[in-house]
Amino acid sequence: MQITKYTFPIHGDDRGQLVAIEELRDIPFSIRRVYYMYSTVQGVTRGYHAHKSLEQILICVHGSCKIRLDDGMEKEEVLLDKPYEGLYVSNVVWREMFDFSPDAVLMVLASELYDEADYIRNYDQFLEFIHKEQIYTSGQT
Ligand code: T46
Repeated sequence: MQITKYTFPIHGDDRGQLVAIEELRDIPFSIRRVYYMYSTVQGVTRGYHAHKSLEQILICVHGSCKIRLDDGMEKEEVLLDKPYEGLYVSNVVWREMFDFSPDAVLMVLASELYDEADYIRNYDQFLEFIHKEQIYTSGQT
């Protein structure tokens, strides 16, 4: 599975560091929503879902956490521990977030507003969705 990580430019000076992220310049989509999670209970795993169309960039702006990505064929684990690094997570990818450090702040830039109808929260339905997409795509060519 292809893993896409963005390293954002750091505008540092003798006062400290600053990272700026511009839609369609530094990341491949327009940002319609920003959310973040913090004070994550130790040992907890979040996520366990995919999205039908949402694209996102995950940035651990403080501390560290790991992301497990699954495209239905392969699984990969990615460590996020740099506030200037973003992980691109496309639609139709099952994601789980785990191993949060006590101080972790995971910020997410999202391409769409919150829509529960875009979630696939059942793993078998996720595999079914991929299968249907493949049939549709192969039928188009
Ligand atoms: C994702 C991963 C990386 C809202 O009301 N608005 C929002 O924008 C979001 C993201 C969540 N919520 C509510 C819905 C739930 O009642 O907040 C509660 C927790 O959301 P959820 O259980 O979906 O959180 P995670 O950490 O499992 O997943 C989140 C995102 O929902 C999801 O899109 O890709 O982070």
